Amino acid sequence: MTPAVLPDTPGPAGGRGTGPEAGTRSLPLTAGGVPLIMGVVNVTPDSFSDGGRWFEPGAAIEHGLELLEQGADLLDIGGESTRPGAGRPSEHEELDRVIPVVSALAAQGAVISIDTMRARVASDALDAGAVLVNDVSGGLADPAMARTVAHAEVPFVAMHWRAHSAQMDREAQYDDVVTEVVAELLQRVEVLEQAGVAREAIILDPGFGFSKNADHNWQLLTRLREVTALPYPVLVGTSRKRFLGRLDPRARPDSEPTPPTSRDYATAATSLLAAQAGAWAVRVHDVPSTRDALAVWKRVCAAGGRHA
Ligand code: PMM
Repeated sequence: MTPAVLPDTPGPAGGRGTGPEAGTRSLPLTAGGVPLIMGVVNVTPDSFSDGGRWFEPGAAIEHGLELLEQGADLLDIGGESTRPGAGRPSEHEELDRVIPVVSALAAQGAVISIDTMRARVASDALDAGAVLVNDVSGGLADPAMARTVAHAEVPFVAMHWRAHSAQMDREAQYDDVVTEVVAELLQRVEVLEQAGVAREAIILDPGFGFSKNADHNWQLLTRLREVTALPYPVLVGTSRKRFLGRLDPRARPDSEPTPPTSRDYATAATSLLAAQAGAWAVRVHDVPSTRDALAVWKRVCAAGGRHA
C-alpha cells in the first residue's frame, strides 16, 4: 500500500489540540487550538441524522465535495448506520457502499476517514485512499481491527462503545458516566497499544449517544475537559444527536424530539463548547453552522481570550 501524504499543517498547534501522527501518514494539526471540522458522509439508507439522502454513490460524492467547499477539513465516510436498534449490513454490502465513494473523493484530494467497525473495510478503504480509521467500537467489534491499524500505521479513532446498536440502549448504566467513559477508553488504549498501535496514532472519542441517555450526554458535554485532559487528541461527535432534540422550553416533556436536521444550531453550540474544552476535531453533518461557530472561537482566541 502506498502511504498517502497529507496536507501540511495549517498553523501552530494549540496546546492539547495537536493532531495525531502515525508512520508516514499524518493529519493536519489544529490551527491555534481551533478544532478541525470532520464532515459526515453517511452512505446508508437508514441513518437517523440524514435519512439516506446520500445513499447513491454519485450523491455521496457530490455531498462530500460540497462539505469540503463549505470548509470541512476532512470527510468521514461510513456505510453502516449506528442509530439505536439498527441492524448491520453484510461486510460485502458495506464495502460496496463505501469503497467507490472513498476512491472518488480521495482522488479529488480529500482527506478521508473511514467510519467502520470492520478490519476488512478499513483495510480496503485505506487502499482506496483513506488515511484515518474511525471505529465507533474502538476495536471491540472486530478483533482484527487493532492489528490492521497497527500494520497500516494510520491514525485510529477509538470511540467509547459498549454494544452494537440493537443492544446499546440496555448498556446505558453508569454510576458516574464521565469517570467510567474515561476508564473504559484508557482500557481500550492499553489493548490497542499491546496490539502494536502507536500511542501517537490514537485519537479518543467519548461516544455521545452510544449507550448513553440524554442525561449521560449532558454530563459528558459539561465535563468534556476530563476527557480532553487525557494525553490524546479528542474527537467530539454530538451532531444532530437525540439529546439536542429536546431544547425548546415550551415543548411538553412527553413530546417527540425535533427532527435531526433541525438540530444544527444546537450542534454549532456544542462545537463551540468542544473547542473551549480543547477538542482536536468535531464530527458534523452541517459544516457552515459549525464553521461559523468555530470562526467566533478563533476570533476570541486571536483577541487573547483563550482560557484553555
Ligand atoms: N457518531 C455516529 C457515527 N460515527 N464516529 C465517531 N467517532 N463519533 C461519533 O460520535 C459518531 C461516529 C452516529 O452518527 P451519524 O449516524 O449521524 O453518523
